[in-house]
Amino acid sequence: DDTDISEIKQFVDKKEIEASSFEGVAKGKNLILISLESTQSFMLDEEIDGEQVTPFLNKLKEDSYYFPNFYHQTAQGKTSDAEFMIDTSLYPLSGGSVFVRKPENEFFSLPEALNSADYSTNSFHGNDREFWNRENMYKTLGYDRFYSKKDFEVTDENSINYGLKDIPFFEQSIPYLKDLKEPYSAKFLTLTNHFPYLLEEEDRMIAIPETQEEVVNRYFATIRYEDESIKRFFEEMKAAGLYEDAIFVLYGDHYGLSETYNEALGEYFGKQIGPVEHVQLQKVPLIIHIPNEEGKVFETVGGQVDLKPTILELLRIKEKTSLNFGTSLLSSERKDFVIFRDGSFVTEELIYTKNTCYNKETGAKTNRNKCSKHFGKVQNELDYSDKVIYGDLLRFVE
Ligand code: GP9
Ligand code: MN
Repeated sequence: DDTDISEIKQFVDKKEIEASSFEGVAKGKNLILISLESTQSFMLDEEIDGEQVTPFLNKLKEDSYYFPNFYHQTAQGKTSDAEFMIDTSLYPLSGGSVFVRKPENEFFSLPEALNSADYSTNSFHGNDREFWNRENMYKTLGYDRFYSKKDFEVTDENSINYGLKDIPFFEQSIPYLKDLKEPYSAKFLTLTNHFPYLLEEEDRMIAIPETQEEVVNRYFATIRYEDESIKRFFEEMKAAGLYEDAIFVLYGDHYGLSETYNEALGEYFGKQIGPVEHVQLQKVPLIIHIPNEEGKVFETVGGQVDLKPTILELLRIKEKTSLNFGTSLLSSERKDFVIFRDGSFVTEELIYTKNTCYNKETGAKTNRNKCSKHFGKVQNELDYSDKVIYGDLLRFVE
């Protein structure tokens, strides 16, 4: 195959849209990215026994830019796929994790762009630094520092499942944050809301449903705990005087409940989870909070591949060289579109999944031609991105 990088560069550059009126709104601010482990959007605004499952996030999104039609686009690389997309605006591979498979490649990354604007770039995570090959891949992506399990005090009492619980994780991160030279970026990868959603009794803050699947029931309790950890983090940031100068970007990394649990979820919702509902369950939160900026809802349909251009626009940072498959979510000119790794996609009006075209609003099957006119574009996006990764083609961009 003789596709060369200039053809791919032309393809992605054609998608570029004019900067929106939100360009530079957070210029010079410290960037706080929070990866919400396994957090699906349907949990926001959900109540159980009259209590909200995510009381803090619900309030926060009112005072934030909120994107109710934002989807995860991850595949087998899970958290690492989400990190990869956000840092590179490329799609993940259909098998395995790019973090593990291609850590030697050239990438045009978010940390690199931030570095070029004099930011120091940091990642925080309460698990071992080798997990998902982060230690190596972070170097490739240009991170200055990775605060991992060994940088925290992790005991039997303050850890569960993969590592440090979210509340002590944020608490112990504050002193490190205080010491960072400004401006900085700091990514926080939360962990407690991870399959199979284990939680000690003392950390349970909400009643849970009684479906046939314990995993589904427990998911509510760990989401509630995660929400509490974010609330406390915001309080600690304020107390440390770090809040005002920051922009907070919170995103769900991928689904928490796989297809296996659709029956139990259907039981909870009192309706069957068909293919259309399943796609809609792939929505994850995206909340961008900028202190002193008014909240706004952006209805645009988009996904994780779009986050890098969105963040760079808010910070008004221009990359020296770029090749982004995503486009900023801020512009009203943006085309509503999200493509999933398996070739499914969602537009303003359609959902294409499992070889079938659906009307998004009614959930009914619709004329296949409506979907098929997008097939070429979808194929190009995924193929070109794969070519960049497999051929390490960014080496050849001038
Ligand atoms: C582990 C964390 C969770 O370090 O990234 O991994 P996941 O299984 O969600 O990819
Ligand atoms: Mn994850």
